[in-house]
Amino acid sequence: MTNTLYDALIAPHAENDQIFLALDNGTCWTYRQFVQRAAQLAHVLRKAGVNAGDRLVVQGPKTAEAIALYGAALQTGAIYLPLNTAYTQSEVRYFVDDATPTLVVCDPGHLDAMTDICPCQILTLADDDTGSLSIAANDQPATFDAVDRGPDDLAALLYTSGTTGRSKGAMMSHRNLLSNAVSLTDLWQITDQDRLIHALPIFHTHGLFVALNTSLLAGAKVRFMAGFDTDKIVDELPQSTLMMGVPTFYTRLLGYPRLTHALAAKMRLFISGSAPLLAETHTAFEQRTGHRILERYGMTETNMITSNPFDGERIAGTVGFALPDVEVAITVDGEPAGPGQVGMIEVRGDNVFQGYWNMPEKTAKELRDTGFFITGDLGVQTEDGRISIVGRQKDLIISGGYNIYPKEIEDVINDIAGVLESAVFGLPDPDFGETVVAAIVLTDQSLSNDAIANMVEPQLARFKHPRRYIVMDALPRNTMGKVQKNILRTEYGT
Ligand code: MCA
Ligand code: AMP
Repeated sequence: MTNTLYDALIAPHAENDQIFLALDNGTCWTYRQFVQRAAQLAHVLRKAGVNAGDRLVVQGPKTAEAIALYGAALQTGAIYLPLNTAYTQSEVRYFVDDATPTLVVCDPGHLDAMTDICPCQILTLADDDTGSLSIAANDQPATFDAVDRGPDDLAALLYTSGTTGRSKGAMMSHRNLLSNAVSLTDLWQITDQDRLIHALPIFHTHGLFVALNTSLLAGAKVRFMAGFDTDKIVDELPQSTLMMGVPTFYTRLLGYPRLTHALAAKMRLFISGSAPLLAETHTAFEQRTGHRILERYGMTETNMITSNPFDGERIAGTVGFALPDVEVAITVDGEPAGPGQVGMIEVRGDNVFQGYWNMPEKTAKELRDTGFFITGDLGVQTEDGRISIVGRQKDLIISGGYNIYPKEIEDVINDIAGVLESAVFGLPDPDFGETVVAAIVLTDQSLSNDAIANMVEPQLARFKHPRRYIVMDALPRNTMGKVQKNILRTEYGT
């Protein structure tokens, strides 16, 4: 039997007594413990009827047990589907309806809400490991024969919002995830001597695949934090060698007087991604710590695409070079752009996903027959291959590393009685990079901003909520009738 990801990431650690996860409460999980716990959980999944190819939805706390559950999913051949813990019941309902999971695992506090929307079996995962899943696993055998899964079989389904407002499930194969883990581990020279500060959520590519698949492959130690906490990170820096974060991590650290060269003396690499890192953050961080942050670029659909070099020059404002096994093309109207010409970033390689779940038309629109995926990001490439992202063709806001698609929010606002139309856009924010703002045109002038916010609240995760509503007589439009969000951004950006 072979199981591509399990064999590469987990099986080699069956007798490894080195520390894998160092937790907030001071306890640790060794690699051996992790492998055994994953096996126990895999038995529970099997008993719950989870078979190869079945979807396993997980919306739960960031714990070691949750990582073991990811390992268990791989072993059983299930397709792992993690969900942002901030999603509301109505958002989760969409994912469950679309993915039709065999099993849902959620926080015990969400059990009632989940029961209302899930026709399938539900088990719970608590932050103190007292959920029904954990209890059921305790008396299970500590070994499990991993189910046969090849490189082309699906390992995960990650939902990513879309410009049309409907989220799309990006199908990730074992090959997609493993190829990227191998590339990044090699490029960033991650080894079993590393200690990674992990403060990212584990329901997105960055915290789950980029951080954890590379650590598992290398046998690195992970300082696994339940969430981002500047004090804790500063405490951990002297014992650590590696950190991965979104730009907000770095701007928050810069606001901290204790951040010095001495504190980061043992660190060998700070990596940033998921959103643009301002050149001023890059410079300020180097001044304060002596480290040049390595910026890389990726997408849910493609895993990581480019990276600044480990050894060569890391240039602020650029995302570096295509990974060794990834092809990047910059195109204008589908044809190659010249050096220095701005165009669409397209990507091909083993890292590129298998298409959108249940959405063949959308897949065909974004994934060319040639294998190139059209990212929606606009970039420019130097003759030696260094890439800079200069804009986005897709209407997207990135707030603190979370992607927010305006269309989804506009749909919710436009459905409110008394609203004629709305335009949601991003404005610069010192903490989150961008923040969400909604311009609205009312038919009922008595409708207050607070009343609108109250109606939006239960429908959308908190991070998507507009932080400001601006009432206008009419939205600015061009001669074609298209809303000119650039005018809104300029007018309200100051
Ligand atoms: C929290 N809030 C946010 C965000 N996070 N609002 C907007 N944008 C956000 N990102 C809300 C909270 O609900 C709260 O609302 C208020 O802001 C303040 O919360 P705070 O405690 O300051 O936030 P936090 O818990 O410290 O979280 C900030 C964070 C977090 C640590 C930056 O957002 C985070 O971990 N972001 C990383 C996201 C990530 O992993 N992205 C990778 C996607 P209130 O108080 O008003 O109720 S993968 C990807 O993009 C690709 C593949 C790639 O290239 O990596
Ligand atoms: P997601 O849909 O969460 O996978 O987010 C992917 C998007 O995040 C990309 O299409 C980019 O627009 C953006 N992104 C990721 N990394 C970077 C980066 N280093 N600089 C600028 N944008 C980035």
